Amino acid sequence: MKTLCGTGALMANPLRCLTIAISILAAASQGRAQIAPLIQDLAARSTVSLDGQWQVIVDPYDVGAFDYRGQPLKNNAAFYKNFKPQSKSEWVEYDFDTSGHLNVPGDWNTQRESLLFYEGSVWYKRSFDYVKSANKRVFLHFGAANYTASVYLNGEELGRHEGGFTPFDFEITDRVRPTGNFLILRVNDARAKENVPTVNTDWWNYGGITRPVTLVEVPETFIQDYSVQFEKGSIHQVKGWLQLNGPQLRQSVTIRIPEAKLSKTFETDDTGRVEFSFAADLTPWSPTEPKLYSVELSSAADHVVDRIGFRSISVRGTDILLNGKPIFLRGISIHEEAATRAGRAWSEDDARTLLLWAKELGCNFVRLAHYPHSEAMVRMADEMGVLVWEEVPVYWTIQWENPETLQNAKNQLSELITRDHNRAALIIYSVANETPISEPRNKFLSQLIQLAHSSDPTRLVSAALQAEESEAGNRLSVRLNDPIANELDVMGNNEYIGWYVHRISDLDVTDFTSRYDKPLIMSEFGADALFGNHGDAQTRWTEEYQESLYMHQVAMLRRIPFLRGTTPWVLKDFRSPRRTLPGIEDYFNRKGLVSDHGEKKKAFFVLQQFYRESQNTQTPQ
Ligand code: GCB
Repeated sequence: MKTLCGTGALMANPLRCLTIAISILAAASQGRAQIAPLIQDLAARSTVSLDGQWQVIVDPYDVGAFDYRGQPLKNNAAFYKNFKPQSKSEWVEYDFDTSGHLNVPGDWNTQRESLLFYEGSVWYKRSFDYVKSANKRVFLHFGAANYTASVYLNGEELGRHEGGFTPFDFEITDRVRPTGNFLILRVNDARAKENVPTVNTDWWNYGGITRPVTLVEVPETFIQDYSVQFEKGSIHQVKGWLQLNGPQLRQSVTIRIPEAKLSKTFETDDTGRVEFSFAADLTPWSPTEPKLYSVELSSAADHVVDRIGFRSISVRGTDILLNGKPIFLRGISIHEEAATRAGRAWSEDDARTLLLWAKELGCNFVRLAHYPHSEAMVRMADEMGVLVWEEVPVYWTIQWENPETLQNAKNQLSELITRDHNRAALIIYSVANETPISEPRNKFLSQLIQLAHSSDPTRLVSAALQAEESEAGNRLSVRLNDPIANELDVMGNNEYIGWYVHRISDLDVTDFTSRYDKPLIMSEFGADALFGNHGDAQTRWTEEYQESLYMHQVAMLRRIPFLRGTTPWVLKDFRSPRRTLPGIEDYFNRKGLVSDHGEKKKAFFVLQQFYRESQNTQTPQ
């Protein structure tokens, strides 16, 4: 494999290349395979699903990985060896065959009652046969495993991935056997201070292999990645690049958009890369007309068909422009929890139900908080015409001065960008949520902002900030004054006036100001209400309190001259270990407009009315 990171790829994605280079060196020194560059558009490849029931061993003390002195196990006691006693007297203290099963994809917490609060290691095993075609290469692809995954094939370590919400691949061309392969993962979701996210969050730490596992077969030299999109600021010029991987790096590649009668041929360079630009007459993608084109990319041996929408997104002063026209983003924040059952969402059906609720609210935009959601979600948003804000879990207070934490955050951002950069719906990368201002934090975020801008110059970068509050006479003044805003395209702001701070009536005397000539998205506001709990508008936890808060919030939002979007907190009640109040929370954050059983609360209809009135406008009406 020659082209892990040729010059072209290095320029396109310096960080991912750096990460790959480090992991190759580390892996090589230990005789391991390495994390391979991600393959774009798996759906268009020849694949075999490894989803279904996997055998599992729950291992709270990590006895499958370490001996009683804490040293890594290398002998047959290591669970990844899947060793069986050779005689009736042999000591072997684990057995996948009799330890039970869990579904993949799926979090473990909601599949077994005893695992609801479990944080630690679970070993997964699955056997498969695979007859590889001649002159083909085979990769193993994981949609996500939370939080670290150590991966072993046939008793040998392939490598380790860190970060619970982004995909990773291993090449297994030389390791896969026609029959009797056994794939074993140790997935560990123990929280740690240096991790991203860190120990403290307000969501459930769902562990497990939470997204699909796939075997992918590609030609020896294949189309690894590409970008095809309108040039920034244009709706007439297409600009992009294509990256080959394999021994034949110099060759002709063709890009066709049959519906637009376009066919262009280009030559890749020594690194397998080509950059291109051509004029095209295409219907721009938008929420009102989510037009997707079949885009065909061909090389000598490979052929990939993707469904791509073409649109441009930019800012001008305090305006956000979609295809050159100002737009108001009528949004809602969403956690990745299934709409109609417990646990992590991952499927197309999950995505459709959540986005249908958002559409029913009148949304043209969603904030996928607080970590990368599944690829199924952003692909569904492409189909359904819903603009998307994506986010990495740089949340609250992480270790700003730890270089490994920064590297980890960059890697997660990079993997997200690589996965989704061809999705028209995706317009904003958010690099942080409610992070306290300090020099080290500013430096940390600045590097993430630069990475997002340099890896994907066609999209906007934001962060959910917190503004300064002060009281002036009988008015409440809220001012956006965070130095990191200088580097953002769009400011996000979370405020909980009427819930954690002040009273609902204070919203009527609140004025927002900003030091920056930039658009603002009110990325959070909200109140907890238990569905069916009724009372007057002063009584906490009632639907009436939440409804009243939304009414006063909406009136306040209408007075902010630079407001260009809102994503209230949150579409649906979601599990959180921080939420202990019995009879009300029961380990759920109740700020949903929809309950965890899918019932709509009164505030749902307040927001729906606001969005009806703000349709086809660039400012809230
Ligand atoms: C926030 C956080 C969000 C919480 C929410 C709340 O500011 O960004 O993750 O869930 O408040 O409900 O307190």
